[in-house]
Amino acid sequence: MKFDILTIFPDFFHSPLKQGLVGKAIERGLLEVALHNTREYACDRHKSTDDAPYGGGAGMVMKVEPIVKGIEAIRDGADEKVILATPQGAPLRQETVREIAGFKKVLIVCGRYEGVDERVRAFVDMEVSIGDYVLMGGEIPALIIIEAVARLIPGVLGSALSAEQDSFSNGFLEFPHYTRPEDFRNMRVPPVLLSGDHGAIEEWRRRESRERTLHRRPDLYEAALKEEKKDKGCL
Ligand code: JET
Repeated sequence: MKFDILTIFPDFFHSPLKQGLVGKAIERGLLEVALHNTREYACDRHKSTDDAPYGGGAGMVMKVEPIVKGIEAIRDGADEKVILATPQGAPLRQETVREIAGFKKVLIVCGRYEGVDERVRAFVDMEVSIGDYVLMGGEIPALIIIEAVARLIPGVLGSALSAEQDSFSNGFLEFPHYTRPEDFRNMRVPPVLLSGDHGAIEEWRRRESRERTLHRRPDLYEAALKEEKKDKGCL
């Protein structure tokens, strides 16, 4: 899988893309990330990528020409999807991550300042929000998309099962995890996990997972129950 990133801060990505399993995936050729500087596609002699907003007001707006010229130069035809990270996009959920993981090539456009010129949207396939808060640019959202997608690429995670067993694979939050020591300042590991009874352990994890989701994320709980009923043919 290949990602192209169009950004005015390509250096932003160097360290994060070297770390952990994303770094390993790139080293092993399972994942490719190419960085492109928006400034290289600027038209004027000052290589400007932003300008004052029509209609006035505070802040700057990213110019349409460098971004669209960049998209057209980088994009590999219809084989490559263009994603814009923006608070106005569709909320990024595991389902969206799976959809993106199905694309062969993805170009992520990183905006900055007050945003990109509205006309850029006509050249974008997908607008994605990583949450209801405001950042200063699309670089961190781009890294989040890359990391979430990377772990779904076959061979990136150690065990074939790990990606599937995580939170959201069945729509519920994950059960609690423990490792040694058995007793930390009188906080004990639930005895069932030490029992060796795999049936009882599975049952406990399933109950914890559901209870946790119901209390912390009632929105997810309702959606996951509905999904389950659909799968069982009850809806
Ligand atoms: C964001 C994404 O802040 C977020 O995205 C980054 C960002 C910041 C500033 C401008 C920008 O340009 C995109 C744009 O959209 C119309 O102009 C993007 C918060 N949640 N998800």
